[in-house]
Amino acid sequence: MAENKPLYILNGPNLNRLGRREPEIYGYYTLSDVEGWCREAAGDWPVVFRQTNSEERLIEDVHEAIDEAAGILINPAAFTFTSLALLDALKMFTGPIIEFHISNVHRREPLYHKSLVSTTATAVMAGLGATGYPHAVRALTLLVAEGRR
Ligand code: DHK
Repeated sequence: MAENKPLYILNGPNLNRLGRREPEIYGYYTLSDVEGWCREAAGDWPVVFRQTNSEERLIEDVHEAIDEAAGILINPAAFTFTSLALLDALKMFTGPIIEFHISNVHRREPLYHKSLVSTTATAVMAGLGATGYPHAVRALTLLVAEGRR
C-alpha cells in the first residue's frame, strides 16, 4: 500500500498551556496527552502535530499542509474569530478540513460565536472536550478516504 500523506493536526495560541489554562473550560489534560491520543487514533496514518502562538507560523504550517497533507484537523483557538489571513490560507487546501474546538464555542460569550474558519471547513466539532480530538482524527481519515472537501 502506498504510504498515506500525513494528517496535519494544527493548534493555535494558548493551547500549549492546556491543562493549566481555565481548566473549568478546557479541562486538565495536556496538549501532550492530546498528541498521544491523536497518534494512536491515526493508526497507520502519519501525523504532523504542531502548536504555535504565532499567526504567521500557523499560516506557514497551513502552507506546508497544502503541499504535503491528506487532511487538516485544526484548532485555530482565538485566530478562529479574527484571522482572515488564516482563512485565506485554508481556502487553498484541496483536502478535507475539520475545525475543532475543545469547548462549545456557541454556548460561550458572543465573541466566540462567529468563526471565519467555518466558512471553509468541511466539518466543525466543538464541545467534546480535549478527549474529542481522537474522534476528530478518525472522522478526518474517513473524510480523506471519501475524497471529501
Ligand atoms: C480554544 C481557544 O483558545 C479559544 O480562543 C477558542 C478554543 C475556543 C477551544 O475550545 O478549543 O475560542
